[in-house]
Amino acid sequence: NKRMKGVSIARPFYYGSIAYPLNGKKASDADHTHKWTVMVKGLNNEDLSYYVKKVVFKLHETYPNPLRTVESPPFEVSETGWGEFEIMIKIHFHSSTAEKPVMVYHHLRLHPYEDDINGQPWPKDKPVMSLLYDEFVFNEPTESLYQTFQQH
Ligand code: SLL
Repeated sequence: NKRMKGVSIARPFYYGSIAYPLNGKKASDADHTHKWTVMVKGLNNEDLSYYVKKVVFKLHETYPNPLRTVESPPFEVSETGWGEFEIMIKIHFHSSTAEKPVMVYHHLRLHPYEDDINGQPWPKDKPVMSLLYDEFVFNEPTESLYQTFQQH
């Protein structure tokens, strides 16, 4: 599995959360105010699974089994809760890529930055999204990783 000197490959992805207020709708726990999903996704719905092996999401300790491992797409976790916190996201690549895992942090956002939009109160049923664009950069990829990207 030789490495390709002088070659660099970038692949776009995005990660983050989308949260919906429950507005009194029943949750598993009466304290919970929001339903949310934290995710890692390819741009334009590109499939990541041909080079991403699994994604581990580390939730706040108030959650049961806070370490959530997702081994196939969609690489996401959905939960309900009441509070915002930092989620550690560790992205593992297939062993054939010989790439180390990539770690990113996401602040789960349940509440909008502003209470209003142009003077109108923020709609109570509107989801709050916090998504960030990023890129994986593979420097001197293995030949096998390079071939994989040629085919996709
Ligand atoms: C805060 N520092 O105080 C943060 C902690 C934790 C959020 C937020 C628990 C859900 C459950 C939940 O929503 N934790 O009951 O499992 O705002």
